[in-house]
Amino acid sequence: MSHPNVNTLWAETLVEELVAGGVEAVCVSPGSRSTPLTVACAEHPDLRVFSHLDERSSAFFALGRAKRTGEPTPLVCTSGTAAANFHPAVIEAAQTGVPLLVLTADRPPELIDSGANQTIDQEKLYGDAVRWYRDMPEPEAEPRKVRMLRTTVARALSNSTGTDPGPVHLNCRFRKPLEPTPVPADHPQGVPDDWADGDRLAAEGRDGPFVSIGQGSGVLPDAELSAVVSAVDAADRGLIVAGPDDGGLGGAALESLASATGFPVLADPLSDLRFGPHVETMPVVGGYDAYLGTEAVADWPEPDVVLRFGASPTSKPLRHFLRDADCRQFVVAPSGRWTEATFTASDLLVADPDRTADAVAARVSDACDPQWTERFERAEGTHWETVQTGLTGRYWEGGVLADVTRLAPDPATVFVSNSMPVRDLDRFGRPRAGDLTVCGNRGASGIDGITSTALGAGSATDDPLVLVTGDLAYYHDMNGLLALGRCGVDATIVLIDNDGGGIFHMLPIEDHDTFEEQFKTPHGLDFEPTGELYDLTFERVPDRAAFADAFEASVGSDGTQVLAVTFDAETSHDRRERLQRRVVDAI
Ligand SMILES: Cc1ncc(C[n+]2csc(CCOP(=O)(O)OP(=O)(O)O)c2C)c(N)n1
Ligand SMILES: [Mg+2]
Repeated sequence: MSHPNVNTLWAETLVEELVAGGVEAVCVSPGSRSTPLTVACAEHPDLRVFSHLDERSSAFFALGRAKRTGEPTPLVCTSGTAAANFHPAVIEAAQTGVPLLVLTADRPPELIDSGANQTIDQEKLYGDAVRWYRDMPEPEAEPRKVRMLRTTVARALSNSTGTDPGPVHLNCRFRKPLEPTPVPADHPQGVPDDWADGDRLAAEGRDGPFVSIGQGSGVLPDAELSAVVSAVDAADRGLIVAGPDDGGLGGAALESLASATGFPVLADPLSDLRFGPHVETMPVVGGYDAYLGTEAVADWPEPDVVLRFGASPTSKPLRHFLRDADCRQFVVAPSGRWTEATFTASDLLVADPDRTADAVAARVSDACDPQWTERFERAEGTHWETVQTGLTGRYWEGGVLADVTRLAPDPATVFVSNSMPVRDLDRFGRPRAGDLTVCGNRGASGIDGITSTALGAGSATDDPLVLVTGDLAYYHDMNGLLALGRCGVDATIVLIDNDGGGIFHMLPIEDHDTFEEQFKTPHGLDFEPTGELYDLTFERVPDRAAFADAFEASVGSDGTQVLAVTFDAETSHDRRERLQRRVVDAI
């Protein structure tokens, strides 16, 4: 096949290998230097292109898709600050182990540090946040170089999705002409018809990915497995803790582990295990955030072994409960990354969670003391009963999360913003058998790309998409709303508007003069015009009954509806505290 110039050859080959490696979609932002990549993406018949005007939103959108699918949606941008705008999402992907493949366009090397326009130092721009970085050589119609390009794409995909998934950055340099403009074969940027000189591999690649990279998933050696089994067998009071982004522990493996050990399962709302069909057949503990660390459990004995999956739990009371448990604590993390910031874990098991859970379950012979499990079951019963009564009366923020969890269709993808929404979900999101995929950005806990990440997740599934966000998070990523129309995503957006960062009321700064202006930052913004601007329905919801009606109507309809509920943050805190008091007293 003839190519008008070497950039076309290079970019088409790169995109061909992405598709051969399983990539189905890319996020592309406009710019000149990235023209070869953009054109190659847009013209590939098997690739869906999500066009984003704002690179920051684009990267969060790709992050959301990857969270939902486990596969990368590559990112393309031009040179300069465009690439820097990917950085927040790259950091979030690094912290939570989400695949992200960043393709930044750049100028030829001699123009770095020369005063050339839109030219910055893009070498290792994201520092340690990426799992792998390559500064790509300039395109050339040379067989070995083209085989290198094909190999590099396969390695980039593998390095972003492997046992320690995360972001990968390829800096792609292009010299003009950037457009698919024909240049003579003897021009430095030209491609002679016989460039590959019979090198079929360079010219055509292989049927499928150029390099198939197999990565094993960790299986524990027998001695290590025996150590876990002995600790579990010896324990009277064990716990299974499923943290956020659990690294792949599924409901079935969890069920076998829980039934073999008799251990209570404490499931974080972001673990994918708080909700799901397994909840029908096994008790899942979800109310712990309200009663652990309080006098309700002061006379409970400590656990004597803990099996932890996934990242550190969202709940501070649970983290502190585990910190104070002086016992053997196994953390199963297939990536080998450390995810336990109290430093009380005693064993890190770099192994596949499902296989580990199944293997332990198959060998355990001695289930734990049933009284221990009953304590949790009783506390849970009391917690959810009390919460139920605490939701009556005037509507408040916690009630919204309880209602969203209860009313979300089965299946649904639910994205929760940082700050109070994720905390309220943790405390008031009752485990249910509905297939809810709950996601959040808890790696770096930024409030900057929430809407885009949610819409990216929504773009990857036919599930109804629900986003629950605070007003500052909504403000922060208003640009992200453009993806609703441009990328064809529908959502139910629940906007909890308490006019500022309600979370800061929980901190001692609340009592200082600077609190309002510098921390809570009430803005007085009316978000209703976002309805007209982004072609969505903006609806103010006055109370709980109206919320339930509007929510059910929205998840059952097309288009995007923002359901805005206004609250006073201080009153909501007061309700949280009073409700917790009642739970503790009742237990
Ligand atoms: C990008 C970024 N900037 C600042 C913060 C610090 N921060 C954490 S929560 C928060 C307030 C969030 O307000 P809102 O989204 O309205 O939620 P609420 O606190 O009211 O529940 C801020 C500013 C952050 N996490 N991320
Ligand atoms: Mg707020």
